[in-house]
Amino acid sequence: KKKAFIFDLDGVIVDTAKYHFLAWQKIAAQLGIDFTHEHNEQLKGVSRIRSLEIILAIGNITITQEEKDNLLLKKNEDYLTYIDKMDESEILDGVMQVLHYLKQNNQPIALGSASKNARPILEKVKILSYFDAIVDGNDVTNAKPDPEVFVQAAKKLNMPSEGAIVFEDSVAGVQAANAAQMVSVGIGEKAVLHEAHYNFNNFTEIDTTFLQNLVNK
Ligand code: B16
Ligand code: MG
Repeated sequence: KKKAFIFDLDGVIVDTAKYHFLAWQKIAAQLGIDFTHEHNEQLKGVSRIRSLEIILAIGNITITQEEKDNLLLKKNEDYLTYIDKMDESEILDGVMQVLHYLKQNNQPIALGSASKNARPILEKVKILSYFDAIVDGNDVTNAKPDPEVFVQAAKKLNMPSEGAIVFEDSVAGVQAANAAQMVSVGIGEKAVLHEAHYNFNNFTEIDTTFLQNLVNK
């Protein structure tokens, strides 16, 4: 039996949230906004443009479209300097074991990320070859919690949406998976991700019995 296994990227495979934070903080400082770690939580799973809009709302600031475009460009250029230094040591604990197990058992694997930088990141941490399909911020028109990114991922794998398994660290991502009739596995704080069908703090808590049961369901 086969099931589509779909992974979010930021916060699930690697902790790039810390780099997004550093890059956004510079933009915010430039706008005179004090951007905190708590604020950064609101940006998880959210698209780049939406992230900027949230920051502008925090500072109660209005700017022109041209200024927005400049800031988005600047933010990404800075973010890319952090990405450039990444290597396989940044893969979060337990992720490789799960990817290995799924590969060994011929389960279809996809990435479903809001990031437009997903491919270079997977290349940097040297796991691009594990993925049979990649759907990222360049492919979708509707951001999470819209199910589009995960529905497209299942389609690319030639698998049904129903019963597909999604690993997510954001509330919007869990909601997107649920809306697609998929099985949502929350990675992170249960209190935050309580809408998920299953909850784990990280991948080291996920064992092969759990994965096999999902396949057989
Ligand atoms: P980029 P995910 C998301 O990735 C991040 O969680 C979110 O914080 C970020 O704004 C978004 O990607 C866009 O990223 O600027 O690289 O296109 O969690 O969906 O893998
Ligand atoms: Mg994420």
